[in-house]
Amino acid sequence: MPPRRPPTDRQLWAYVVDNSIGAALIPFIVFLSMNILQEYSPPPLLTFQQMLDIFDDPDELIHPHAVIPADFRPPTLFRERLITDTLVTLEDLITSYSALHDDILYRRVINPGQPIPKISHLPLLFWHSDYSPRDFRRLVRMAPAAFEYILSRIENHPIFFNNSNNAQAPVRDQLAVTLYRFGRYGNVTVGDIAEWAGVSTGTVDNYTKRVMFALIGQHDHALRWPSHAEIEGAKRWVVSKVGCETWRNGYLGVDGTLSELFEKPAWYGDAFFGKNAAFSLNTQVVTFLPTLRFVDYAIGNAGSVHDSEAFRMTHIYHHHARLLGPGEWIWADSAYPSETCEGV
Ligand SMILES: *[C@@H]1O[C@H](CO)[C@@H](O)[C@H](O)[C@H]1NC(C)=O
Ligand SMILES: *[C@@H]1O[C@H](CO)[C@@H](O)[C@H](O)[C@H]1NC(C)=O
Ligand SMILES: CC(=O)N[C@H]1CO[C@H](CO)[C@@H](O)[C@@H]1O
Repeated sequence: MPPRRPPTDRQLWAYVVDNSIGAALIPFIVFLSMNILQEYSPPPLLTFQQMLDIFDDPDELIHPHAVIPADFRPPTLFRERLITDTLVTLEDLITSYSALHDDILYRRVINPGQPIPKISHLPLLFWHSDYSPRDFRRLVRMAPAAFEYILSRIENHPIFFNNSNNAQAPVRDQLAVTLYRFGRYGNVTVGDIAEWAGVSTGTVDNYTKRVMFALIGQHDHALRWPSHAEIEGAKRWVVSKVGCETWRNGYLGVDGTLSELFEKPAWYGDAFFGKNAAFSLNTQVVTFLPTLRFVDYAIGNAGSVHDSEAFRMTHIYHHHARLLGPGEWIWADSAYPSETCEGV
């Protein structure tokens, strides 16, 4: 491949002339230039008859299919110059055309523009992790220890390794950018996030997709029903907290929370208006009280859906007979009707 260099105007022009018309135009231009030279140059080109006269023996006239002898010289100096000039011009054109052709194939753009300077704020984020956990939390919405734990869970996921020649960015960076993105409101665009991380918007999307993929792989590890021993321990914990033996079976709690949306959704927008006087989504979470681990959830309900209604989408609502032992129940506030757990 010829050395890469920015295309000149002439090369761009040659590119435009490319494809079907280019091939036809170049010989035409050469022909035209020869004609112009013929008209304006002092010694006119020889006619065919004059050419014949120059050769003593007509047999020496070059046959159209003959190989040109190495010692062949055109009859006049002018003619020689005309032919070499034309050939040089033609060669130049062909060289620059094929250089441009290769260049465009390689870069896939006609006008490459200027590379965008990129400055990453990630080093500052990781500095905060050591010296200013509060700022770390402000940026990625979690404590450094939580970040490290999630990183240790996902960093060996195969999505972060592939056969590509270009190694991916460290998983730590990919996780940080994704969490930063998750923690922004609708008034921050992907472009803003890309600028913050010093990468392109496409890369922000790729990081997010990979991290989401790896995180979903952790679903069953993070959300699981407590073991029998954990439940027994939890019951003792409840008694120690409330000091009342009768409540020992209440080791789970449920509540809903509304997450505000940036703007009213275009479709069925009013249905998202919740009791927090904003357009929101309802999330139900069942927690294991001693550790506050989530054991069940329901997501995706519109903000106007009542907590008790959203609770019907949880796993435990449908399978409480199997999941809860005799006499076990769930702590909830008055928004949840008590009959939900009746007979359990
Ligand atoms: C985006 O909106 C949130 C919530 O109103 C606000 O706290 C934040 O400062 C805003 N960010 C920008 C960059 O305007
Ligand atoms: C994002 O990932 C896709 C698929 O692996 C890849 O083709 C694309 O070039 C990536 N984009 C960026 C900006 O790295
Ligand atoms: C083998 C493997 O895991 N390849 C992954 C390489 O990365 C892309 C995303 O950038 C994944 O889609 C592939 O699965």
